[in-house]
Amino acid sequence: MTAGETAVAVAHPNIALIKYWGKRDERLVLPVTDSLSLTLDVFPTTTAVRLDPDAAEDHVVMDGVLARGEALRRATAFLGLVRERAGRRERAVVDTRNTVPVGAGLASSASGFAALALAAAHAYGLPGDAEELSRLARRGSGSAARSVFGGFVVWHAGDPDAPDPDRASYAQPVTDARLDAALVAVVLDEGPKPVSSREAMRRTVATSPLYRDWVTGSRTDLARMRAALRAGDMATVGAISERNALGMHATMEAARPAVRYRTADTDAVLGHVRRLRAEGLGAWATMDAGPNVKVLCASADAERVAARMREVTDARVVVARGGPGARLRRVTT
Ligand code: 2P0
Repeated sequence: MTAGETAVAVAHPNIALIKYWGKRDERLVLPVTDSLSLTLDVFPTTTAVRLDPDAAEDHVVMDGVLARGEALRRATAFLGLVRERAGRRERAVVDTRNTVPVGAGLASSASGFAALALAAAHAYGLPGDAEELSRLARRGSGSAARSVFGGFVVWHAGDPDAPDPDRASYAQPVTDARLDAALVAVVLDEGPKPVSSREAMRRTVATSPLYRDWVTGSRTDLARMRAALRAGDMATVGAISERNALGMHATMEAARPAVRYRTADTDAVLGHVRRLRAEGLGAWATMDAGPNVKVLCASADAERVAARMREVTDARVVVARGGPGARLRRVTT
């Protein structure tokens, strides 16, 4: 691209059914475990990147506000990595718009860094296929590697003994899944989380006596889930997702000091999900680094599950289904 052109990319958040919780390398953002997610068709992030040869610094606007502090530091560090790889020096003008509440455990950093990776790679003329883009997005935020692809996606932790561990850790679409699933998001709290997931992971890995077992269990969960996705077995996929999420929360709650994202409202929604199951409606809960609950169900049951959730909560309830991978929307001069 030449100076003055703008690359615009769109990416959607993803929700992990087998969670990523813990890094083995902070700088390269290499996870301890593989994870598996569903990219959603709601809450896209749209990011525009333009190079400015006259600028001394990157200029980053997020939802109409000039980025500062940690958000600016992370975006600038990421742009620096893209520049280094592309052998370019120009600073960038970035304008990013989220439609998901930022920092509330609804994966805004996943869609955000996936969109930034694609737009910046294009703006700086960095070549590479989608797997390579997932490696790049990973460096911004781990879960962003998965938002590069649509539908069910697996992110490989990679062999720690590989000659180049950065190359070994990337995302891929799960091409043999035979399941039409939905996630019904119950948005209990749209505010920022008390502890960043980055810090919470660090603390969990360093201090939780349950962490080692969670890692072992996660490997088994992933293998079983992949088989259940191939078989189109909603009940097994749902049961594994719920226990993996509950296990992740138990593990972080055992950290010192404890990391607790669940609230009384979260637990009330979890109880309601269990009641729906007892009535014979296939619904399973998953939660991330926040109090919100996402209810996994067959796509055909999504509206029914959403209606039942609205009966018991005033919270916003949003039905999401499988959505697309990151894509370039346009390049303008
Ligand atoms: C996940 N989460 O698999 C897990 C489950 C939250 C709970 O990935 O430090 O923003 O930037 O790599 O990707 C959220 O963590 O963390 C996350 P960094 P990220 O979706």
